[in-house]
Amino acid sequence: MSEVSANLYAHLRAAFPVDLDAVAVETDSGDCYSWRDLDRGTAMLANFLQSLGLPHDARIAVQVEKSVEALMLYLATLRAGFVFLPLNSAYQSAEINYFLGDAEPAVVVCSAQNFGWVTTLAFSAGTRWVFTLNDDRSGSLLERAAQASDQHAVVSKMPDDLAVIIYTSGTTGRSKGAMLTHGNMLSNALVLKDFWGWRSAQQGGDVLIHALPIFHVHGLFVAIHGALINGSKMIWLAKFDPKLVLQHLPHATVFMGVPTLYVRLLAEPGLNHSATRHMRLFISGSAPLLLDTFKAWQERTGHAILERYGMSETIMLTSNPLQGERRGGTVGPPLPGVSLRVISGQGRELAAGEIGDIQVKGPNVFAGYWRMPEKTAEEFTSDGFFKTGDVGQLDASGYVTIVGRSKDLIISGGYNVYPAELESFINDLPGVSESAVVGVPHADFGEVGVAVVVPKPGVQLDAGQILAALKARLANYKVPKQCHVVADLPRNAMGKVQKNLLRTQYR
Ligand code: MLC
Ligand code: AMP
Repeated sequence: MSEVSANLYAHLRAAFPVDLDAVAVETDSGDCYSWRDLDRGTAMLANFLQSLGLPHDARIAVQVEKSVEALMLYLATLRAGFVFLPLNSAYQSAEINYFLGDAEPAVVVCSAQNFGWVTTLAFSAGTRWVFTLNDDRSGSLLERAAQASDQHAVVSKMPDDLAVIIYTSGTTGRSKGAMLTHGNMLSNALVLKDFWGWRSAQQGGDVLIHALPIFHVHGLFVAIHGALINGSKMIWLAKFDPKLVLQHLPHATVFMGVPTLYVRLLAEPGLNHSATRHMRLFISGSAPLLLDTFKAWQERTGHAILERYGMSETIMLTSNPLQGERRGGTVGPPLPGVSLRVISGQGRELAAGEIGDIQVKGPNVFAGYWRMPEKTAEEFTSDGFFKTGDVGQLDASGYVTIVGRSKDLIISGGYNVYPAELESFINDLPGVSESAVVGVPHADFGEVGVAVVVPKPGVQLDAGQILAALKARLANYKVPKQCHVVADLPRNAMGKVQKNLLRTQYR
């Protein structure tokens, strides 16, 4: 791979259709952006970022609502060779403070609404520039970039050069920044382009309904890279709304969602064979798709949802096939180029059907955790496999089934919630002796958190107040849906809290 061609943006740009005036992105409010608009907009933003005189590895941290301009900012950051750091728009100040302190971004882009507190945090973390970008095309970023040239030469990058840092919460409290390179993302995008049979304009042209947030791997990489590296149009929904998705299905061919999106679509009476007859592919991931959902979807629409499996550190790892059997309850075989093995607690590679820890290797696997060499070393084996923290099995035909997680993690509506983070927060509340947070099944979100809290002797705790305190400080999706105040937590002979008992009791 030549130097220039390793920049992911150069590859996405090379896939733009010949007709640059064709529509690349159509929003739910009817605005259309052509491929030329994407090229010019990203050029102006890239020129503007470069005019700030930033170091080559400058991090550009972005916490904004979903918009096409936010998409352009992502692409412009790649184009200019800087490092993109997406942040969930639900994060509050304590969470943002940690990310800014850890990543030390040179530039922070936030909504005008959050400008006051974000600026205070950013400047104390050493950030030089804070700009605003709102979802109505207003804000200082676009005002400033409007002066920049719309001609820009893509900055040359090597495959191992850092492109993005994605924070993924740690099992023991501290969030870790997974460092993804241009090579990681490009290799995965190219594999998925073939594996999912993206159709070029000559083959009828795919159209993707993009209904996911753009601050995590699913919406930011799998969906956006998938469409752009194929020159495919996106129907861009600012927020998932099942009725809106139904309305757009006749004009689209590909849809991607976390399982909650499929559950909510199934609740729409208008979802049937006729509504989905124009669609080529429904893809699910980020959390387990229940077999019931898979079957109900097939019955209602005639489509077998294609389930795939991945993570922030690795992008996509496995996928059910486009042709061939899509087996509900499995995440399909490893993608081409991905080595996947299942390992016993004693480090032995397990045979088909045996359950153990999933380890992976491949060009898609990240370059390590940002400024955490020891943590990085711990998460890789001596022969270079990454320990996913997922527990599963391979069957005789190579399909992977995920049966659980060795990491203490709740996946709620496709978002990761780390019990350790919540427990440490609850334990710091006045009057709390200790706490445990566990995941229980939930019809809509798949899984949700329940907090079980023990008061200090003589203290009366109010469950509602505990939840309110969490809601005031943490991203809303992390807040447990229930809280129970109890006299003590069940423990085993070693003194370890028996979370399995709590899960059964509160399910
Ligand atoms: C919102 N809430 C959630 C929640 N989302 N609670 C738990 N889990 C969630 N995921 C809260 C809201 O704050 C609100 O609380 C209440 O639940 C009801 O919210 P809602 O109106 O029903 O939520 P909505 O805004 O519609 O959002 C639901 C959703 C969203 C499913 C559309 O969560 C979503 O977009 N999820 C996708 C996440 C995603 O993209 N994951 C990819 C990760 S990448 P209150 O108290 O305010 O009423 C990855 C790798 C891979 O994992 O393999 O892809
Ligand atoms: P994240 O760190 O947000 O990228 O989340 C990655 C985790 O999501 C993985 O380690 C899995 O536990 C889970 N995950 C992703 N896709 C699937 C899937 N199809 N089925 C089950 N779990 C999944």
